[in-house]
Amino acid sequence: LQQVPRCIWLTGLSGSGKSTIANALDATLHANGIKSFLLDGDNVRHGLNKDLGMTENDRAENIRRVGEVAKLMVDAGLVVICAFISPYKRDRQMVRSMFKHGQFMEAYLDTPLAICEDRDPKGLYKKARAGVIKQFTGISDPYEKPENPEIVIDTSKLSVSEGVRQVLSALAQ
Ligand code: GGZ
Repeated sequence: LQQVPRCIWLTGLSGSGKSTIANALDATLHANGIKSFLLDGDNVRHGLNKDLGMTENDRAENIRRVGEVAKLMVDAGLVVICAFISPYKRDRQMVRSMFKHGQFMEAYLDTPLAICEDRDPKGLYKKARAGVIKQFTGISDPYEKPENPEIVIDTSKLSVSEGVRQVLSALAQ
């Protein structure tokens, strides 16, 4: 493993395993002396993006700002891991276009909706089904699947370490 600055972008439904894979990847990189930084929807939305909601426009602005921050960090030499639902193709394409070729890698967490809903770690799917949370991705809001992601990970079939290994082998190529 080498310190090659780039952005690893994890996209997928809530509960698909983005944060889990992202954290394990971050820890593995750190253990190998690679300087990395993790940006996660759950934490960024409490600070930098706390003014944003879940409308299509706000999600787009969320992704745009994160992309700009990730770009600054990549320019500073870091491996940046971003874990966001990022449900719209247009927004993911926009972030990709901020980076030089090869500096951006999209990892699609392809875990089936039924599994994500079954996991429901925060009870959000339950609330979405009950209509308490509106515009919930996969239930009452769209998720546009990536067409050509560099990496595809189905966390209902792979262990966390296998998922991480898949990202690392893509990084090594
Ligand atoms: C989807 C929602 C929603 C709605 C709150 N739809 O899995 P989580 O809980 O812990 O992380 C999700 C987070 C989504 O933030 P992102 O910044 O990743 O979204 S996006 O890329 O679309 O801008 C989820 C929770 O917030 N959450 N309401 N309506 N997920």
